[in-house]
Amino acid sequence: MSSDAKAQKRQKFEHVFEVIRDELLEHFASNGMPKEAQEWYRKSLDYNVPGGKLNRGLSVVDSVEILKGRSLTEDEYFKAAVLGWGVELLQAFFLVSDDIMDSSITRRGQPCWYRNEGVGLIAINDSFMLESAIYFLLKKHFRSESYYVDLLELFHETTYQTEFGQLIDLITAPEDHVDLSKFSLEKHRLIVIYKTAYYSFYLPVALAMHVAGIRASPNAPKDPFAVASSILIPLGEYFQVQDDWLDFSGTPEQIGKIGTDIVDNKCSWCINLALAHATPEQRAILDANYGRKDAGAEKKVKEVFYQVGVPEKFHAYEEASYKKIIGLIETIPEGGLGAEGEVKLKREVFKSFLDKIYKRQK
Ligand code: DMA
Ligand code: MG
Ligand code: MG
Ligand code: MG
Repeated sequence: MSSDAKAQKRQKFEHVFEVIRDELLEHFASNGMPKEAQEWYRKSLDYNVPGGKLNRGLSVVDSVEILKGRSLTEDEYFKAAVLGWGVELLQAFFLVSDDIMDSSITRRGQPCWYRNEGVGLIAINDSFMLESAIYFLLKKHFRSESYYVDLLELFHETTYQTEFGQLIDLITAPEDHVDLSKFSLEKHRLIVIYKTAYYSFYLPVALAMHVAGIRASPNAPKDPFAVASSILIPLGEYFQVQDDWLDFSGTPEQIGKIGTDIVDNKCSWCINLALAHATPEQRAILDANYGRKDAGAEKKVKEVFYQVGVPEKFHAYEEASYKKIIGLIETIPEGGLGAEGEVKLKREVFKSFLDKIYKRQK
């Protein structure tokens, strides 16, 4: 797709944000909430929801279009976009709270929400309101659909899974006790599948599948939701490895955030790779400097990451992941998966999502 077409697509999607934001604010005001609170909520929505890459939200719309095999009517488009913004609201909820827990400084090129003057820990409640907004919108726009409960369950279950992931991410990275022997690539894999893959990759596509009329058949040998998950979870794992790589290697201007993984003692992909390839001398440097709140220590860790070849290993991992995921996509029959006369699960849903993130630089 041309960059012009991409920009147009994004603009059309962004326009729907204005609509749902105003619905949320109108409902808030109709509860008698004071002007000051209305302004606060509006600011929180505008600051935290629309400024990202929108891969997750746009993937809902793209997937519905691909599954239906035609362009959408205005009404179909709007509903798919509401679900897309539902995923972006969920993402905003996770990021506002994640930045507090990770003591992060910037996000999307601006200070993290909690670091704004007068916000601080009120950001915790703001994050809850970003989450609850999803269920207000689902009820407003989907209450009478046969798949309403499926949407509710999907949001609830993927939220819960993400919270499992955030918990293990955080307790594997205690602030006051660095013990690199507790890290492993297996632990990393579990963390990233739960904290990232379910809500970022499975959720958008599964939502689209429900909208398009694909029904779950949990006992069938090829349940379409299980097949989708078998591709999207590895895709999400690859995406979070990129996130870990960019945390170490990206500049703040490039990625919109200042990396904190080394200082935060995180069980990231980079430290696990370094541990696997470090000499005893390099290992001693990692043990002495990882997870310390000190820029000099962070620099020493980064030097070891370069010495052991983390960049080369990441590029090889990226190529291997791309090939592996293409292989998984090709387990879906060329003509799609599903019975004659039913809406079929198509390869293009996954290919389109993969293309959005392959070799991403931010
Ligand atoms: C991402 O973890 C997971 C969630 C649920 C936000 P992270 O802390 O690596 O994300 P980021 O690098 O964007 O802070
Ligand atoms: Mg974080
Ligand atoms: Mg985090
Ligand atoms: Mg990160």
